[in-house]
Formats: sequence, C-alpha cells, structure tokens
Amino acid sequence: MQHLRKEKLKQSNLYATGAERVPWSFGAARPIYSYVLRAIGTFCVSVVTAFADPARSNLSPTSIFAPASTPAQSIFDLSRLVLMVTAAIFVVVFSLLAYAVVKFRKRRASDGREPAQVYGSTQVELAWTVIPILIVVVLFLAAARVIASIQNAVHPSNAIEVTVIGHQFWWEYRYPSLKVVTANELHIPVSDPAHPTPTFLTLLSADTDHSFWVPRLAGKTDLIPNHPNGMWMDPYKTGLYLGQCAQYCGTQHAKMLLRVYVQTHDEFDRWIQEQSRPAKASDTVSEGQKIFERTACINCHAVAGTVANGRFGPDLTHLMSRDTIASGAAPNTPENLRRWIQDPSVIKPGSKMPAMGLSDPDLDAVTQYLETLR
Ligand code: HEC
Ligand SMILES: [Cu+2]
Repeated sequence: MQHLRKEKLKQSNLYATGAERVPWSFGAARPIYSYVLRAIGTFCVSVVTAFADPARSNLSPTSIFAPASTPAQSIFDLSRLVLMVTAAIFVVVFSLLAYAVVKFRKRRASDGREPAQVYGSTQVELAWTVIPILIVVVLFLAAARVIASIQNAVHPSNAIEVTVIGHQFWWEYRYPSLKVVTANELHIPVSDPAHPTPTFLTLLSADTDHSFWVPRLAGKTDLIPNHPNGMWMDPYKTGLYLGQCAQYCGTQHAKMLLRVYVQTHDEFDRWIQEQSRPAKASDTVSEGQKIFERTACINCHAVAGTVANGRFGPDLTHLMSRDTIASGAAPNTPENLRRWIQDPSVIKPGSKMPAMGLSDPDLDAVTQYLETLR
C-alpha cells in the first residue's frame, strides 16, 4: 500500500522535467512481472477508492474513477455496472470452483472407484446458457444507451468549437470562430450544469493516427487522417486535466501529453482576447528576432504579425502563455527553452524539430526573443 501510494504521488506530477518524470513512466528497468503486479495493484486500489470515497479526492489526476464532465460520468457509471456484474460472476464461479476442489479432493480413504457419471442435465445446461445471454444483452443495451446518449447529444449554439489536429508529437488547437490558434494546452470554459456551455472538438490528424483521451473529461476518440471525428466535454469544475495521446503514433508518442485548462468564463474570455492578438511588436527588431527570421525556424513556426508563418510546428505567437513546451514534455523555463532550441532531442528524442546548430550567442538571442512572445 505504502509503495502504491508513493507511486501514485509520482504519477500525479503535472509534467515531466527532462527525461525521467513523464507520468506513467516507470523509471529504471524492472522485471516484467513487477509491472503486471503493479498494474493490477493500482487498478484494485483505484476500484476500491472509487467505491469507498464518493468525493474521489485522492485519485490521480487522470483517473477514470473521478469523472468531471457528463460523457466521463456516463462512462464511469457504465463501467461501475460492468465491474459489479463481472465481480459477481467472479465470486460465484470461484466459490463453486473452490467448493468443488475442496469437497471432491482425493482422500486417503478413497476406494479408487469412479464417482457417479452424469450425462447431461437439461435444467443446468439451460441455466448456464440463458443466464449468460441475459447478462450479455443487459451489458450490450447499457453500453449502447451510453454511446447513443454521448453521440447524439444536442449541439447548443453557445458551444465552444475547437478543431484539434494531432501531429507527431504535439497537438494543434484552433478556435475557428474566435480566431485563435495555439498548441499543446487546450483552454475551455467551465460548464454550469444549469446553463451548459459544452466544448465540441473536431478531431483531425496531420500525419498518422493519434488518440485524444483526457479520462476525467470524456471517452477516448481517435484522430484519423482524412476522417474527421468528434467529441465533446462539459467540465463541471475548473482546474487542470491531464491525459496523453492514447494511440501509438511513433517514437515520441509517450511524450505527447494532453493538458486541458478548464477556466471560469471570465478567465476564458480574457485568455481568448490575449491569444487572438498578434505578437507584441517592439520598436526595434531585436537581434534574436532577426536570427529567428533569417533561420529555417519560420518555415515551421508562425508568429502572428511577423513574417513567420510556418505551420509544420506549434504556433509560437504566445509561447510564453504556456506552462510547458513540447507537448508537456518539459516546463516552460528559459533554461528548457534554450536546451530545446539547441537540441530538441535532449528533451524529446525523435521529435520532428531538427537541432538548428545555432552558436551560443545566437542561441541566447533567440531564447530572449522567444521570451518576449507573451
Ligand atoms: C523542420 C521544422 C522545424 C524547424 C526548422 C524548427 N522547428 Fe521548432 N518545432 C518543430 C516541431 C515539429 C515542434 C514540436 C515538437 C514536439 O513537441 O514534438 C517544434 C517545437 C518548438 C518549440 C516548442 C513549442 C511548444 O509550444 O511546445 C519551440 C520553442 C521551437 N520549436 C522553436 C524553434 C526555433 C527557435 C527554431 C529555429 C532555431 C525552430 N523551432 C525550428 C519544428 C521545427
Ligand atoms: Cu500521438
């Protein structure tokens, strides 16, 4: 228990720093059974906590047992039903098994004769065919109901629309009607159940399959090239919700983390206002900006209001408004920013941004310039 609790603390790190603290990474190599045991242990602890603690306060920030939005709540209720039914089956089957093993074990005094041989029993066979069929039908209907209720949800006119584009290995977020483009940190308003303001996501991919999964907010949905998918969420509570790309998409899939900031309406409106402005122009173009605009940086990155309009990498117009860089792989500090520009593979080996080979003074100047992008 102690061990598991410590593990959970480790997992609840909000983001990784450097190579070693990605949520769900297990650190040093261990024998494979220890992962399996830990997975089973963590799962059991989560189940027990979910049932025992209605506030579900001490679960990890990515737990499916702590839903904070309607789709996640429906899925949680369904999984609770499935878990209860399967737990009952487990108890019945294993009790019968244990009873048979003990009752009919080989005894010292046994005379070696075969027990009575029974050939078929219509009642028993009917029972063990009909009952499982009924159970499967009930589970099927319950699941179909939840799927339909999520997929057919009405789309109110005041819903926030966001287009999510999965890239190897980062997330692009576009708010088409609000004229905002950002990356990696999704901001959405909280939704009061009395006056819901849900957010509807259109899921696209620029390259390969990805999957958007923030367990506390909604189910898992894939981003498939040339096949737009959709999902929605209406978080009840403000806060930061975490997740991760849930479909293997290449080497850095594990560092393609999801961060959803659920804000009050005022905070959200302010954020939108700030994000829809172009980059703050200074009177003198700084040395760093000159280097940035002379280098291939602008082929891949956009900074609104400047010549930089590349779309291959994240939009950098308001880079400093983000808490992390590289899709949650590292906190957004000047040191990490410099390390990243010098050689992205130090933070994220296999990332699609090349090391640009800048000299030290140029590196400092570019970092300084990026730090002005608020
Ligand atoms: C070939 C395209 C390409 C070039 C050239 C390039 N980048 Fe990038 N850059 C990317 C990609 C792709 C990412 C996202 C990497 C990831 O998170 O996996 C990225 C990420 C970044 C980030 C982190 C952004 C965030 O919000 O997470 C910064 C900062 C950055 N680049 C700065 C630069 C600078 C400065 C240069 C020029 C010296 C440069 N890039 C050149 C493609 C490029
Ligand atoms: Cu991915």
